[in-house]
Amino acid sequence: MAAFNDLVFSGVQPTGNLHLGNYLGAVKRFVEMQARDAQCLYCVVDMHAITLWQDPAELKTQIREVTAAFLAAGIDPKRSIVFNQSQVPAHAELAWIFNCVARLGWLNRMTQFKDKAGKDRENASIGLYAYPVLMAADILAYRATHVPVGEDQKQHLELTRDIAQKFNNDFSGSIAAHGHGDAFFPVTEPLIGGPAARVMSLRDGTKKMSKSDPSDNSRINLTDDADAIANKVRKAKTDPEPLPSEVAGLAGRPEADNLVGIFAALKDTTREAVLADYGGGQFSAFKGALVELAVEILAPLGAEMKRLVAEPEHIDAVLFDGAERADAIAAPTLDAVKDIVGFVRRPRLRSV
Ligand code: AQP
Repeated sequence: MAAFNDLVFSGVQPTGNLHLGNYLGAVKRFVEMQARDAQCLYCVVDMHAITLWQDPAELKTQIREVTAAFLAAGIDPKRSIVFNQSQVPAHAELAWIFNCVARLGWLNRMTQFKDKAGKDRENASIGLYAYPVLMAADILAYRATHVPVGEDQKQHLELTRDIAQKFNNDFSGSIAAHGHGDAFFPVTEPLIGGPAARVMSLRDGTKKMSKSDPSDNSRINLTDDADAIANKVRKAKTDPEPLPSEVAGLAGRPEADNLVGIFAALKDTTREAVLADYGGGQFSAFKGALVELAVEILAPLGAEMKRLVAEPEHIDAVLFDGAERADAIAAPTLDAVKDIVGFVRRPRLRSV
């Protein structure tokens, strides 16, 4: 099998209300990956955002806000590549080629499309339907080997793997003839896990914490101040039982499980360790400790985000520099794909 260098890619949509789920399930883990010895690319996926209508002025602000969240959380734009998707044309070009590889039946099974399109499927954009194909292009334009995401993205990553494998099979002769061995694309490894792979709504432990939930009390926004965080945690839905002493006791108690998982993720520990400290106690004491921990971590992050957002020129310069570096990886990959597929193209400036 072909060998691929370790490369990490992930993205966040600039669709407003960046929340604790986005932070614990994704951004915090991006920072952890950066500490390892692999190139990391972190993308503000603005082309994904417009699969649902976005106000143009707000979109610009939200692109800068997600970038600010990356930087405030500890992503170093010199070490990692931070950019917005629409500045690198390879994403859209590769997505078209992958549209011709992916099968309709595969996309028809995507649950996120069903959730987001709702009952009025006929009126959903083609972009919303093809979203997972663009996501495969985002990842494979860099031949990324590892993708840290929340659990909700698992199905999309399986589709990325299917597209990579089908492309490698469909074009195996041409891939070998062009000197790329037996596989051009890696079969990407999803990195999903930890106590906060799926952070749930504070109002309903069976629903994902989400940007688009109409209740602001359902989520902790990364820009919430200490008072707002305290209010939301205190109002978070719980059940009448005390916290269990063992993880098995969280089964069938989605709200308790969620709060314990959030605490564990914020503290970089496990549910077991949290219950060793708080098991048997009432929610009120546990919520007090959770407020303290959440404020300690999120208040400085939110303040730094606000400071950075107030300097849009700096953010734009980071994104532009990141886009140039991302393009330097993606453009030659796309050239190689065009050769493999059989297109006649302009001479290659750089090679993979
Ligand atoms: N609740 C969550 N728990 C853990 N991880 C989550 N992620 C999202 N929600 C949770 C992860 O955050 C990353 C960026 O997500 P996104 O912005 O690309 O889109 P999303 O998943 O559509 O976010 P929302 O909040 O759920 O938005 P809406 O309401 O529009 O659907 C991804 O890695 C995702 O897994």
